[in-house]
Amino acid sequence: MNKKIAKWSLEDIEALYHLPFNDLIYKAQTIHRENHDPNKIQVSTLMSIKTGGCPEDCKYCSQSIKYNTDVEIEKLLSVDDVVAQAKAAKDSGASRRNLNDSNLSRIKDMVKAVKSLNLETCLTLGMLKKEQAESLKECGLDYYNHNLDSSEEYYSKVVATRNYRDRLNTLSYVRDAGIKVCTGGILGLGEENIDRLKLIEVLCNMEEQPESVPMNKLVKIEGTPYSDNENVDNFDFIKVIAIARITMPKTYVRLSAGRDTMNDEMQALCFFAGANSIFYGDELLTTKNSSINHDKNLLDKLRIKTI
Ligand code: DTB
Repeated sequence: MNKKIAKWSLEDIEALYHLPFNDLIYKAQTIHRENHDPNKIQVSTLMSIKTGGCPEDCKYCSQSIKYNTDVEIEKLLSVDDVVAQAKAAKDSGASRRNLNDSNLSRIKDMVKAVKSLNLETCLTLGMLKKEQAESLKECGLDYYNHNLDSSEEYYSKVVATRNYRDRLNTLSYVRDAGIKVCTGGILGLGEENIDRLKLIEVLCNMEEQPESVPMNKLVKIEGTPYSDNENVDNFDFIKVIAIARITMPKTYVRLSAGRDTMNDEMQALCFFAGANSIFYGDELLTTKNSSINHDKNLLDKLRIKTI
């Protein structure tokens, strides 16, 4: 999908940001309708298959060993554990499962087992080598998630143990291996709006646009350097969703972490601005998500169906 795409300059993207709110949302919804069913969203369920003990120092993350958070370290789960949870997720309506971390051979067995339940699969394991990406393609992995988080400049303030170039390399190995690309950002890291627009500039100008772009609102984790960060302005968040929709018409724009801090009206506006995918399930990786019951109610009220 998304083969030939128009290039967007940063000026064009900034111009979208400066449109009157109603004009921006109208434009986003128009493009959304031309490319998607406006009353359907895709749902995915996350499962942390290996938790904590991460050597990287991302200042937002509960799983870094550098910070003293409440997360308990858990070894890589067994294939059986993963299948049992995938079955439960499927029964509650998810169509994709995200996994997290290394030990490639067992992880490949997990992917095969989850796929055999007729679910799509997505992994997030951090940086990959070219051969690892190719190996994951072999077992039938559908998507690989690897976020760019913010602009290149701001990213260097968030993480010291790796850089933007490393991230982009992993994404190109994933793309070249024939796996669908899921990459997005986090709002609330202390970045400026321009960093958010620059992130979109990078994403939408990729040779092939990502099939999935998660937009996360920072989940403030006690013990991390970002535990007391300022809240993201809701309108700025919605505008970023709208701009992602306009610049990446075919992409699943995923309203990701932080939904449990958004009220129903805010989420409805995000859907109206073009978000068409959510994480579904009472938990994300190490933090809580909007509850399944709450989401069922909200989607019923909006008469949105899930795929
Ligand atoms: C993404 O962009 N958001 C998801 C997924 N990709 C892997 C993760 C959200 C995690 C939120 C914090 C936690 O639960 O630890």
